[in-house]
Amino acid sequence: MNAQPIFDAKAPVRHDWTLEEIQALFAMPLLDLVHRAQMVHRQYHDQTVQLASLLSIKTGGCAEDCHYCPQSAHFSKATGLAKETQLDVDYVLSRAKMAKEAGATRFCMGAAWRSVRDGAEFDAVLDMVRGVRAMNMEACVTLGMLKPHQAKRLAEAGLTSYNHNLDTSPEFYGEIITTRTYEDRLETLNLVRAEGIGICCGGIIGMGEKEMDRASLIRELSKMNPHPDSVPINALVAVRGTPLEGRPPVDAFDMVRMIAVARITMPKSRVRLSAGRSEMSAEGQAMCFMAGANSIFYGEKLLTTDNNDAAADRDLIEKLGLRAEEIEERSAHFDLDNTEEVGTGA
Ligand code: SAM
Ligand code: DTB
Ligand code: SF4
Repeated sequence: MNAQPIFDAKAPVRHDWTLEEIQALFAMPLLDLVHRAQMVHRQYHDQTVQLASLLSIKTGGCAEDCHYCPQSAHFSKATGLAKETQLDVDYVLSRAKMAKEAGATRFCMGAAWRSVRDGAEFDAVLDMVRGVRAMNMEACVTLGMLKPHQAKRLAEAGLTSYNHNLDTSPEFYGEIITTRTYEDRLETLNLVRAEGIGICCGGIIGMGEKEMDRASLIRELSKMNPHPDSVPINALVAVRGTPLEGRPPVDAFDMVRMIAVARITMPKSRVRLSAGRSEMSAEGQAMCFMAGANSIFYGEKLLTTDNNDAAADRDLIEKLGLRAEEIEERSAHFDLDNTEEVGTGA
């Protein structure tokens, strides 16, 4: 009689998930997995979806060789993507204002840099961050590798979050990127965390990795203490001219599964249904929301590729009885630290 379903107890926030435990989640029947993820989701979140708009502030010509990326200089002959100069601060802030007016609460800016160099371009990025924060939106940037003083300056500018993805498992990583290591990635994330900036960190599926690699990526993310404030789950956008151009499209159910496992293992994080969404049906996206996704990239473009239509996104959110998060609700997300943290993390 007193045997309670295990899901009645609030799912603990753990940093010691083992590979076996995570693989066992991946092996669950899909609907059982989604049910469990939805139970965890409701313990920690309401029915809001965060709309995050993305802008490439410095496009192309990057020195890294990330095999998925159209912005790498290594493949620019084949992709035909030209290197552009950095956008100016006023233009970027006008785009942030438009994004806010369209309902976004987070503005994310990406630069195709291997690492940040001090100087006028970085100073301009700091002005962009200050400007976005002054609009009362969350500001996130992704600029490649950082040095400690640069992380400090970003924190002083009021940066909410730094996006730096692990992309895949440590085991598969070398197949995808050869110009920087997993350790380099973790080092930048540590610097960001040390400055008290939030971390936006996730990965990509559909690059030829095995399910074990997906589980291993989740383990690396869930080891972080605290967990990333947001976890973008991208499906590879197989861009022509990149080494991954021929990869078959990602099955929507694989996205659902990946999102559900991220939700269960990182209960408080925002799990963002990210790149690849424009290839998914409304029903596939709905299932991702059931599995615990509560954020999307919102607006006509990701960085260089097309994203879903904004009006269609608003319609879908309404149809599903979800609600776009509003500015006033934004900070509440960061006050969820009322639960016991279990495990030590790396
Ligand atoms: N240069 C910075 C860096 O790599 O940290 C920032 C920009 S980079 C484009 C940000 C992230 O976008 C990558 O880490 C990767 O996870 C994701 N991404 C890039 N190209 C992608 C693609 N074709 N499909 C899916 N995700 C992609
Ligand atoms: C993330 O994880 N996905 C976004 C954001 N962080 C910067 C980028 C997706 C890029 C998809 C390919 C493109 O548009 O160039
Ligand atoms: Fe693309 Fe970023 Fe890799 Fe450069 S570092 S090639 S911009 S993903």
